[in-house]
Amino acid sequence: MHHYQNLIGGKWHDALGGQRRTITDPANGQALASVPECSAEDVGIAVAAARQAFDSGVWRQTSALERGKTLFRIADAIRKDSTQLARLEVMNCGKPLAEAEFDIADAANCFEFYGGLATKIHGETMQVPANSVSYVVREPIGVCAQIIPWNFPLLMAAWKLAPALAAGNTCILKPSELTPLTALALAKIIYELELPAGVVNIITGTGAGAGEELARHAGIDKVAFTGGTATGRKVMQAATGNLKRVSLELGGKNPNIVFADADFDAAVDGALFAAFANQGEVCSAGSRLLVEKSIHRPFVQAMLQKIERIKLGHGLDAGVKMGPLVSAAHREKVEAYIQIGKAEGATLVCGGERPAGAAFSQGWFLQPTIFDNVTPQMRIAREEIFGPVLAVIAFADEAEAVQIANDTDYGLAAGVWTTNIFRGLRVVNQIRAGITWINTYHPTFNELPWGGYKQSGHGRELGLYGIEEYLETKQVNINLDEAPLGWY
Ligand code: TXE
Repeated sequence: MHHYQNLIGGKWHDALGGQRRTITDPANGQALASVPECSAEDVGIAVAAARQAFDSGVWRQTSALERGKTLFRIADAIRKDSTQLARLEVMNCGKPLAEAEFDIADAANCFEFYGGLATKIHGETMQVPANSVSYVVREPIGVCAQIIPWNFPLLMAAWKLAPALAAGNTCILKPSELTPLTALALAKIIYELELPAGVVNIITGTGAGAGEELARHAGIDKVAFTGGTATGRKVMQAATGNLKRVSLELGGKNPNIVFADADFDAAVDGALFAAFANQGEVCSAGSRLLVEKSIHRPFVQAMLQKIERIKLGHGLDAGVKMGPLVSAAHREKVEAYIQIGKAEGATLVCGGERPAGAAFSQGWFLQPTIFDNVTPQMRIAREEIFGPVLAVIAFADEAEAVQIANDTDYGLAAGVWTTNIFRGLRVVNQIRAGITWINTYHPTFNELPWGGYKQSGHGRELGLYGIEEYLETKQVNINLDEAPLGWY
């Protein structure tokens, strides 16, 4: 079993208190590795290292070209190790291999995207009513804490580190205590590429043990968080001490709306993919399926036929389309929602159980589950379940579809299926969400901003918008009047 260490200040560290956590494969419970379990004292050491690296200028004062080239080298190294990284991701978080391969490739692309962007950070010159040259420069914010979840471990690390580094910040990344292995593999890549000490620090630990301290610590200038909305609220509260910058990418209860004029087969496929990709453990999952009444019954029937093709198993096994949930506790949470759905009177049309058989007995598997005849007030239609549970709601017309879609505290993503482009755009224009798709669901691009309205968070990741979250804005005024002001 591999014993990982944390990367702090360019050196490998164990937790000061010596605590370690065993990381297991959620598909079979096998121990994979052990990692340090950091506490507030370890966070303090990481902050000191990141602070020293920032203040010394060893990173922010390198040329943007050099920073960009470094990010390209990280992208290349990820690609070189992509086979092992994808397998490690599958074993640690449970997703099917094809999905992990996609994530690893996308993580490399993200470093490359921001490597290119590093040289395109620029300010502006303004005409002001004075004899002055006045301009604006963009500068890094400083030391950034980055707290990420367990559903896309390496990809979330890339989304956080790449823009922050391109902008010249120094970072302390904390992966989820459940899925730290690919982030620690990335630490090894960064170590071997000999980035200046302290520019990237990767520490492992729980939310209570290390995450809270990262959100609170006065030596940190910005905290970027992806995770649950309740935790996001705590992070924001903890960050008030020194009023650090905060960006939050939180949960969703995303509507996926199918009109009767949609391409039926494409929409059936899209509805299942929206709900069940990555076991439904996706913030942007289309977990509320809104179907026009006239096609509601045949649509659900068609989904029931096709759902048979979602093969459960270990993500490394051939043909597997759905792995286990990430942990026993998380499966229990999802199962509790299945009981809630039944008690609320929704119709369970498939799934709802743990799959039978020896192959599943040691892992946290759950069948893909569909509830039909869900009403918008039910908890399974309002609360993020974050598992393979789809709530189907029938609607009468376009106005009702929009009303139900927006009747949520969240505002992360939405999908619309229709062959009428006028209708598609009309609906998208009324949806209060940051990410929308027409006749597709889930494609995500490094070029486009990612983030939500309402309680799905604030700030945006990816694209030009993503780097804005890691930049300060400074005005510079150069007086061209040689005579003194003469005010006094
Ligand atoms: O996530 P947490 P959990 C949602 C989903 C899920 C629920 C809870 O609904 O069921 O959140 O999942 C760190 N201060 N999402 O408990 O707690 C933690 O160590 C600072 C949506 O696993 O949000 C981990 O690194 N940090 C989501 C990270 O926060 C704290 C992805 C995420 O953990 C902390 C995952 C604290 N007080 C879950 N407490 C998405 N938006 O994609 C925990 N952490």
